[in-house]
Amino acid sequence: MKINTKKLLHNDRSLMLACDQGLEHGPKDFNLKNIDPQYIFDIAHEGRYNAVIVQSGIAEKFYHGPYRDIPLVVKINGKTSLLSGEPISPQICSVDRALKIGASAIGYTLYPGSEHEGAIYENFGKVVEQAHDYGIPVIAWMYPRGKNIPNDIDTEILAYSARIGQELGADILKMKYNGDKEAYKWVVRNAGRAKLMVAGGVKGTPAEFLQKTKDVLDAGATGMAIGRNVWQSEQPFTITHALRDLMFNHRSVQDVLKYFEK
Ligand code: FBP
Repeated sequence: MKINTKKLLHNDRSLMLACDQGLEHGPKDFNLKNIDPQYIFDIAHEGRYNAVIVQSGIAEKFYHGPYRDIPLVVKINGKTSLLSGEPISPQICSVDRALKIGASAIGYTLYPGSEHEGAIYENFGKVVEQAHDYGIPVIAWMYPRGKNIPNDIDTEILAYSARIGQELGADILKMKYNGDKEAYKWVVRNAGRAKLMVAGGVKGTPAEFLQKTKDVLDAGATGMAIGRNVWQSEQPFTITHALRDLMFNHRSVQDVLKYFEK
């Protein structure tokens, strides 16, 4: 079956706003303003993001009214930072429930190299099968991690993770960037026909973040699936405007940085 990712793309590129950090990291990422999911949905809506990514509990309460214009990615597994040890992210929400809530795509985190790799892949295989039976794309967070992975942003480890994502049937991969534009082309190649989107990471300066965006696009990535660099920003719409112009209108980093001077 042909899986349709078109709804999540604009001119073959994509800018997604992620807010699943509350479960993954806890409230420490938030302040009194951005702790409210409505604030995140407002940014996604007014900023015309290609998708908003949340857990099912948030989607059920907030994905209503005008927000339904934004394609929804329901993250159906997750874990907290309260437990240590080899990582595994249990499935919390079924594919069927995600679709009932209005998902245009399913999000799922995998930890290549974890001692729990077998269980992770076994479950992910079922998720891909179910989602693809409905023609719905699957976005895989490919995060190599655990004691077998001394460096999670090593180029070969990232490339191997991208290849795993491709072989397991993911349509879009969400991965970290290692800061090496030339080397990252190999990571993108290993994603095959799966599109590769890069996570934002800890908030940096607009100049750092926009340059990173430009570099990953140059390396062949499809776009960015980001959170903290946008909703922790004092100027979420300025950074969004800059990102959009850089990604979709091919403006230079230098040009879009001028938006912050106004
Ligand atoms: P950021 O852009 O804020 O880094 O979010 C990207 C993301 O993949 C989130 O979707 C997820 O909650 C988080 O990073 C997980 O990060 P980690 O597992 O590295 O703590």
